[in-house]
Amino acid sequence: MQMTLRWYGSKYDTVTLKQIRQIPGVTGVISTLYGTKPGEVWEMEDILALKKEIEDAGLTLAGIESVNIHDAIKVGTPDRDQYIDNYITTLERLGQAGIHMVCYNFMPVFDWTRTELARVRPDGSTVLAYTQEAVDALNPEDMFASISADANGAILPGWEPERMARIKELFEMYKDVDDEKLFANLKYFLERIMPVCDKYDINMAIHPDDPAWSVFGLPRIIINKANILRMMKMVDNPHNGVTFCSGSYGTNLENDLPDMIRSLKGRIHFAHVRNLKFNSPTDFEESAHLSSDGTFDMYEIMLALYDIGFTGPIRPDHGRMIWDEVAMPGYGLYDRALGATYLNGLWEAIVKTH
Ligand code: CS2
Ligand code: MN
Repeated sequence: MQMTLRWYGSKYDTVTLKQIRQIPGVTGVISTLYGTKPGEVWEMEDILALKKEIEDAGLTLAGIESVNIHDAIKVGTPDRDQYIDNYITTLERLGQAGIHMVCYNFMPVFDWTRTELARVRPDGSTVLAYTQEAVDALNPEDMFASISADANGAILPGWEPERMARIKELFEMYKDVDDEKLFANLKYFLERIMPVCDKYDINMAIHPDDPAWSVFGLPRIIINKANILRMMKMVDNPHNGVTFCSGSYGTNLENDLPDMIRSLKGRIHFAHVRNLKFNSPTDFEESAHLSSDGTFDMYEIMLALYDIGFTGPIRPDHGRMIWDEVAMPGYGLYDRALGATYLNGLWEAIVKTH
């Protein structure tokens, strides 16, 4: 595996490449052209400039998170082919630039959903948190307003203000889309992009829905072992793979994370490894990465990745806000650096004892 950190680009991120380079054992970043909109074709010169900036800092660009999918593709409207053509052109350019892993998600309307961006923990750190009760009490239109004050000025992925301004229209677009339709639209998209992925050896890595169940009545399909195996079979190509995000699948306590990892041998192209602490089955917070701070056994998760021979990029995921850092919620430097170091320690111990 290659230990990486997510980096939003020098225009958007409070964390610098120099800082990332100084985290022991982190050799790459996962990045994106954060200013682009879903459906847009990425310019070759922008891709190459991003890659060069990262390489000049002594790191590698280990993959893209994310090339986002236009709603027309998820809804399956007649103009979807145009947006898929654009996506293919972007993939072609990424392939020509030597980039071989692309993370994306197929979540309708929202990306991840949290009800608090800065819940204060007993040690004074703040974390992202979720309660089903808070979601049930909110209109989707009010969701963004209710959390944005704690965003520290950052634009949150999937929660861009111009997107949130169109939220009613977006809900309207999805009104006839159920799980089956979403699966069919995902299949259609994957079948069209697989030839270019084969040509350039690009591993597509779908990120799970977070939380791993339907919110606000919207369909959500990338939520559990049965669905993800269905997706792997539906387009049975090794380039059709997954981002295994423990914090997202782990929102549903019925998901057995190590077992899911073992069932996805050869199809996990990217790993997000983080912990959650459940206060009740419908109230969880994003704890520190250590097993002792949360609900998951992080050793068992890393061991499962080791057992399947995982060689792709891995990254700590959302960290706590600690040591008075001000950054995008979940994406500060300090706690993610602690997370990376902890995961590297687990990995070293596993390698030496197996
Ligand atoms: C999530 C997502 O893993 C994460 O940090 O918060 O925003 C994820 O990046 C996207 O869903 C991937 O497309
Ligand atoms: Mn994730």
